[in-house]
Amino acid sequence: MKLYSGPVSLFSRKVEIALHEKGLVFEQILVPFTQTRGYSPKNPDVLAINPKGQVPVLVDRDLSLYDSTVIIEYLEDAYPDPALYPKASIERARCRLFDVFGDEVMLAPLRFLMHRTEPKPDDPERWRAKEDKAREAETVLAGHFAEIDRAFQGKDYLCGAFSAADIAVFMAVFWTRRLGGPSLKGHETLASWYGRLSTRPAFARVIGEIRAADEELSAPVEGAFRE
Ligand SMILES: N[C@@H](CCC(=O)N[C@@H](CS)C(=O)NCC(=O)O)C(=O)O
Repeated sequence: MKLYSGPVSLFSRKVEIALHEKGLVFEQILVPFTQTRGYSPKNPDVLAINPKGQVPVLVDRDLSLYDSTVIIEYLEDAYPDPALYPKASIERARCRLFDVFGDEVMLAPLRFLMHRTEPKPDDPERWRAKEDKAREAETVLAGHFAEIDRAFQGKDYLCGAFSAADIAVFMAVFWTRRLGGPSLKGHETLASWYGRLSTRPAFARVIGEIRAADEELSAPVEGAFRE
């Protein structure tokens, strides 16, 4: 199995956690990425497989797939143990909604924080304008943290047992922290879940790789991983 991944690609790293959780061995192919040029020039295999030209891309035998959620759902069907989705259809649907929440709902405000890992522009006014928008986005993200905190309702994981929902939402929360977003203070259930997931071997390994990639590729972010 081969995974085309990006060193600081939220969605690729999300798939990597799922692969590690399932104990699947894969060849990791890191596509070129810089903070100034993004993913350009694009990996030719990625361009040939994914019409959107994005990572992650998974190749398993003669199957080529793109989109992190589609890939994780395939992994669940092809390699069901250990399970990453609940068995009951209603619970599975709820779990998928959390995936959408992490991947799409939280990504919308997160995009306004992404300039923080890039080199600062020469014109300070441009930076200030971006930071004004970032602060508005942080308010939205803090609201999402509160929402996730409430979603646990006494459960240890978002869907009862550990699932793909935890991976997707964790990635959005981790990315928020990586980009200097709001702290987890005041959201005790969320903070404790986040702490527990961070030490699971699959998560710890991928977090370590992202942080090492940031050391090499990204500008230091003020307030990243704030307490
Ligand atoms: N919905 C897609 C999003 C994939 C995505 O946005 N990939 C980014 C890296 S995290 C990418 O390859 N960006 C390059 C581009 O859009 O040209 C997924 O879940 O896989």
